[in-house]
Amino acid sequence: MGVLNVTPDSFSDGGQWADGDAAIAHGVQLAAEGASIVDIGGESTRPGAERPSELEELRRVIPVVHALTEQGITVSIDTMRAEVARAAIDAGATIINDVSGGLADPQMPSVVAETGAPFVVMHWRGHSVDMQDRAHYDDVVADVRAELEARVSTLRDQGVGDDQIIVDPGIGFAKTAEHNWALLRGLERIIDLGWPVLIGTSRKAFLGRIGRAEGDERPLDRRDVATAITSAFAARRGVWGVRVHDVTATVDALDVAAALGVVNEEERS
Ligand code: PMM
Repeated sequence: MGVLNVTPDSFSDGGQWADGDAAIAHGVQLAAEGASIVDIGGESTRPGAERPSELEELRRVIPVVHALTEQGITVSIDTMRAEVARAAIDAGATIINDVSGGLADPQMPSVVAETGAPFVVMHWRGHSVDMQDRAHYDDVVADVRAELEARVSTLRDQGVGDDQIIVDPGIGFAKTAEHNWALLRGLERIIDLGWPVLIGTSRKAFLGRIGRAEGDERPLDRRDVATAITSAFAARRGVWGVRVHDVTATVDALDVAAALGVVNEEERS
């Protein structure tokens, strides 16, 4: 899954694809580089981010969804808003990726149920503006697993079908660096919930800090090797998909892992 943020302020690529034509060209490029899905988002979820209005979010994403799906590219819509999800599905998107797992907008579960589209249920504890205050766990793997299980159960009660559910432990969302590493090491415990798993480590802060002295970080544009390695590791564990900005680097890592006999071809997504 290739990331396409049509935002002025995403932490990883904010501003780069805020212009519609540039966004469309980049989405085409991600697909050409090997992304099976292009994930289009119009709201930055970086820690501390302010939310755009619904109208502004629609204005950013819908023309891009239209243009890419018209070219036969599979698109997921990265949104917490039911109306944006519905409009994106009408414009040709086929997957709804909600970092709040349907918690941010009470209408989301019914829209998901109506559309029948696959729904990414990410582990989430609140909006980005203060989510890091909620990064407290007894046992992060057990707690995230239990909270995802509860969320999925509620969504099923609300009419979302079993064939629609994809879960995501939400790397970097109300998590410290140590929480993120623990979740990656304990990925089997999320996979054994029995749902397809999506994982997004791409360019996140914990990859900037690993192996560096306090206060010294890899800049954003130097985190794609670390992203490719963590993504290949997750693929080896059996996740359904990996969400990345640099598709070429991750395809290379998956190819190498496959040659080493550690990733099945069908695990590439
Ligand atoms: N991370 C971001 C945005 N959307 N969606 C899912 N399912 N999982 C993630 O980990 C995730 C996401 C934040 O990263 P970005 O600002 O680089 O898009």
